Amino acid sequence: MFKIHKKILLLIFVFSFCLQINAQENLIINTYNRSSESLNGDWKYIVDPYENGFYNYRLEAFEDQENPGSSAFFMNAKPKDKSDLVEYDFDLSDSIAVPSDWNTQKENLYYYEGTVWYKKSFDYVKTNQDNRVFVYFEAVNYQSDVYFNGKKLGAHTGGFTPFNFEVTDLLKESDNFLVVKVDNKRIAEGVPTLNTDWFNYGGITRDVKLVEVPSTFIQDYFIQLNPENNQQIKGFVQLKGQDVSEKEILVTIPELKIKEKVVTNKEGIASIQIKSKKIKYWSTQNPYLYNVVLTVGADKIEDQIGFRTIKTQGQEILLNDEKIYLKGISIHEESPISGGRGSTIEDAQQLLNWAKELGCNYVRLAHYPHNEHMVRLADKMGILVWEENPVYWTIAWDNEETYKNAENQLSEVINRDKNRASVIIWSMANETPTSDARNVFLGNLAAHTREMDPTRLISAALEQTDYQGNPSIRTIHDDFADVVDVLSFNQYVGWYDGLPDKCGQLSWKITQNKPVLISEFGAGAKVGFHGDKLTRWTEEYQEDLYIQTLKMLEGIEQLQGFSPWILVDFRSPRRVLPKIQDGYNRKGLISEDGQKKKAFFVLKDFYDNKK
Ligand code: GCB
Repeated sequence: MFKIHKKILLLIFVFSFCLQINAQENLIINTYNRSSESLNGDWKYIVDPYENGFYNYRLEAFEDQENPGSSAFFMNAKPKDKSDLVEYDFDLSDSIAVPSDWNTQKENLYYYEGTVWYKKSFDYVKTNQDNRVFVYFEAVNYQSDVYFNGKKLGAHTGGFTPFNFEVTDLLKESDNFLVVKVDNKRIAEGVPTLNTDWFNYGGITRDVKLVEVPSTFIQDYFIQLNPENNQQIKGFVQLKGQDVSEKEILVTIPELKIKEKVVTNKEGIASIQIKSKKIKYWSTQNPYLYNVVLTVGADKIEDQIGFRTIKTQGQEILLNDEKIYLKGISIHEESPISGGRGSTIEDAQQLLNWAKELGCNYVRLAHYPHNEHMVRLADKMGILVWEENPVYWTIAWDNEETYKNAENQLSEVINRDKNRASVIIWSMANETPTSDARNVFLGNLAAHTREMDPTRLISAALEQTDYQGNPSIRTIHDDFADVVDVLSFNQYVGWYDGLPDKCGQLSWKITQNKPVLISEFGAGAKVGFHGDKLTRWTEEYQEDLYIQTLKMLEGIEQLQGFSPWILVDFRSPRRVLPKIQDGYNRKGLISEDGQKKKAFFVLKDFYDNKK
């Protein structure tokens, strides 16, 4: 009896503790504002389709051998004398730019999916001998194995989220070498899986940097408005280091005259609860950001944080307790400047400027976490954000590893962006077919998300179906609809489903008492291709589809906004129609070279006049 009792108590303790921590083991957040040394620039690379630098001829991984030997590419070996056999040489190999994808940089790698080894050599002198140094990758697609000075640091799975490894003990003042084995092969059990409607850009696609921190440092924090009390700033700070217990952390927000000391527990976590009556709330009209400063011992970190509440009430979405209509657009992370995977602040600025010009107050960042510039800029520009986990279409729902991978990627983006006021919705998935296994998978993701971040809304882009077998009435029939805070779905009436005039023949019967968002609708058009509105691929067809759809949407009573598909034409190997698609999904309102199509102005007009 006592034993059971003790077990339950222990479980309750562990559970409540987890709720408090909400912190991921190793990710250093806000490297954006930390002093760091960029490792961007030219790296040496070796294309290795047979993974010759990873396995010996018996297909045993070199890294599992006691002495990997010079054949392992991560050893970055050179012949010791003129007779020595070494069959690769990074320094004699070609260079490639980081961050970027290899597909658009190297013509012969356009469709390559497999392993490429990257190597960067550098010198580094710490500013203080006691400091610790981490190598931080903002994203590498898809699988990375990371080695430093010949030793394995670790591995990471998932192409769109950050990770870091400590290098303090291996770091030298000169001649360090960092080697990354990057593998972007699509795999059935992956997240995403084999099949997507976007380009599987490979490479070190976002920034890489060395982050130097004091021996005890602020690894993580969560500082947002208490959703239950808009005069209270709430959260936690997590320290990492040798001695993290009972440390005093100073939290200051100069503009609010806040200077508060909090003390860490044994695990290095201090909780924050600060009252203030004078908070200017972050909103789309006035995206006010406060400078928040955290100081502990030798460590000091600043962040620019907006305070707002976001909730739903019946069928409405409330920002700071006021109803808001989400005038959105979906966006893929492609560079409107250089083509290929986007990663720079200029790419983000151009995409969000276009969204603003369109009259948007909201963007759906599809179908995976975008780079940190996007959400940082959205914070500054007053644009609300939907962030999405790459659980897309036909994921291996029954596979435990697949679930862990999906949960880990989601945790990484929540960790990175949980202090961003612009981010209001975590999307679990896109267009996933309903089944028991899928419901369990998504249900677990949603529960995990709520545990990590109880301040934001949960959604997923679901699909619509006929209402009770009647094809002219549409509804949402999906068990996951009961789990989400905001009911979102994609629909392509007029494109995959009849012609645009079909919009006028349909009605919608949505029975859930929740706010509704249409996460996608759209039609393909080749910029400059004109004809009558019934001719596919013309700008006139796309324009008419927008006109008809906007009319149809008036009939959905719970509708609180939408994010049409999509801002800019984007690359997809599924899109092969010559002269029209040529490898691009053409549903953009803007072509990949920046020309606006007619439908852009239809939507802009709607948004400009919508309250
Ligand atoms: C969808 C998908 C999106 C595709 C789009 C299309 O429903 O969510 O990823 O790109 O349709 O163009 O077919």
